Amino acid sequence: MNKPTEKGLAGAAEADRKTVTRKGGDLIAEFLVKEKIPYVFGICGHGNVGLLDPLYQVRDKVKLVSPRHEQTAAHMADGFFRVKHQPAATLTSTGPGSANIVMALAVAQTDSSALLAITANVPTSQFNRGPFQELNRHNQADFPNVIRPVVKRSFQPTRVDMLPLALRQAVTTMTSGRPGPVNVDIPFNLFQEKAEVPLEAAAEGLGHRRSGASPDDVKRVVDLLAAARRPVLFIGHGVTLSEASKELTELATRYRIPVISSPNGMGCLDMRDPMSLGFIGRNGAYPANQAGRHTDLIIAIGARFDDRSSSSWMPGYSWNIPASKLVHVDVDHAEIGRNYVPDLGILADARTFLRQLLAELERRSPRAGALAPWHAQIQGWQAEWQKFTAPNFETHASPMRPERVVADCRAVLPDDAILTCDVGVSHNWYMQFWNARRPQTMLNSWGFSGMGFGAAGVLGAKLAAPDRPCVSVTGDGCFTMVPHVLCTAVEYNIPVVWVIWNNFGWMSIRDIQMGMFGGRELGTAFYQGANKTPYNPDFAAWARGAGVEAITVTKSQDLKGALEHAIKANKPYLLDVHVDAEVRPPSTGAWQLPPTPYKEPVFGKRYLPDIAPAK
Ligand SMILES: Cc1ncc(C[n+]2csc(CCOP(=O)(O)OP(=O)(O)O)c2C)c(N)n1
Ligand SMILES: [Mg+2]
Repeated sequence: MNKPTEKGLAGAAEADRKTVTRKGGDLIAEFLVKEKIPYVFGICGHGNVGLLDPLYQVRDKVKLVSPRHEQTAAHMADGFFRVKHQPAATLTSTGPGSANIVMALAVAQTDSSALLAITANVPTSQFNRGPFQELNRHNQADFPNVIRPVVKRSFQPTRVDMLPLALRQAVTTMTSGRPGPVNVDIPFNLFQEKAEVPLEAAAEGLGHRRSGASPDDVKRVVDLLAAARRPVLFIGHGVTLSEASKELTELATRYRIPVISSPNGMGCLDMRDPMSLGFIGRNGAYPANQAGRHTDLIIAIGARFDDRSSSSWMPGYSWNIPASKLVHVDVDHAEIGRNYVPDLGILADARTFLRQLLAELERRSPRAGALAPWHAQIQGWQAEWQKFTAPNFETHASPMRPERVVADCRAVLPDDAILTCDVGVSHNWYMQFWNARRPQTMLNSWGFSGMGFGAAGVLGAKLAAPDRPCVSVTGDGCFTMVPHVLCTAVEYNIPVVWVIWNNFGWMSIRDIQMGMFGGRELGTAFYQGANKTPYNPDFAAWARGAGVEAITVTKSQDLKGALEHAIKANKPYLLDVHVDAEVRPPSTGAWQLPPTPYKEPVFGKRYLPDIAPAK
């Protein structure tokens, strides 16, 4: 997809629109070049080799990267988009190759990340005969039905002359409005067959057609803000995607409105700013949950109140809606009113809305100092939280204390470094304590929590930001799902660092088992033999075997130095860091897994206001 230009429709020159006889495969390759899709992450098969040759012809402009598993291909495209806000493509073959990307597409879909998934299918002349790798129990060449729930749209052109329209609609769809993955499923005869076809350009997508709020609604928001005594902003990935960090920062710092962030919004406001309260929910920061419970006005922008950022919608743990008034701004109308009915719902792009709000505030210049008691209350919560958590950031231990791992990573990584998180206990700690300083520097698999996203996505992130350190913090379980990433880093010389949070098990799930099922453990820890000796591969030796340098870190004194060394080496590097599994993140909200009973917060408590303010 072209980055914004002044030209309106993505500048296909007159000549491009001319009908030319071409092979379908050539048309696709030319289309990728025209749309400035820089990478195709793909794995070959008999079904897509017909497209590899056209890609060979354009190899200077569109690079093919071939990881060792399709899941990784899609995570790479996803990571690339999240850092650069420019989509890449995946290419998979018929049947199993394409089936392997389903989970990674779900990750992209649930976190609004754009990628163009080109899947090959069986030839049209063999539809319904049950050829090799056709899924046809209910419909011919039925892969689009497999993939449908995990993409924004699936297209299945069945003739070469259907390709131009399908391709341009696919690209327009993936980057307009709320971004997401889109599938073009192509019977493989189309790669070689010819037709007289034009090359159609997609309409400009991301960052274009930024619709705003109506002037009346902007005024109403400022009225609400002027009346509020305890306002908060709740921001999510929508603010990151609309690149509204500057506007958010101005709003928060100039008008001193505290900001609570969902993980994919982290860094839009530098989290060192006193107005940044961090993440909310069970694994959030105490000041964020306290502010969420006590606020009288929430302005939510590009955030969706999922269970993990709302304490499963139970009143008084993270939020008190409807006692607190809610303005909900989003580009996707499906999110407005999904979980909480807002007092005011606004369908608008985050950046446009923030600019409108700033302009209206400027015009009205609200009374300074009105929020002083609220700020004082918040500072009190920040001090309590700081006092409770600070000692553990310094603790020396072997295996390491989790907080210390987070703190040492923060100390070593520069502000613009990119952290890709994986799934599990380590992620809980990073959500609670990581201080993202810039937008698009903390990538999370939030909506789907797909294991392997961090370890594989970091490769795509590094391709998008070759000059910045890119580090994946990944669990021993997560990494073991995608260990082939080592090969890809070596083959393509992608110097990323993996920090394996090694606690010898699927410990986030073990902790649920321990807490809710009488302490009986089954299938949640890694061991060997009858007497259950903890087991893991020697990750460092494994990495070295793949040609990746590696260090095992068992003592807290060694992590900083090892990480500094790994980053400086500017080569693929793996650190196997042994972390104490018996230290659990302090919950500051709640999370419900019905029907099992939920636990009360370890730090902080439920708060329900006595009187709901009049609507
Ligand atoms: C692909 C996939 N399979 C299973 C799960 C369920 N799950 C969530 S966390 C987790 C354990 C993660 O283990 P590890 O990476 O070692 O992290 P830890 O919790 O030990 O820190 C599992 C199995 C998932 N989210 N994704
Ligand atoms: Mg683990």
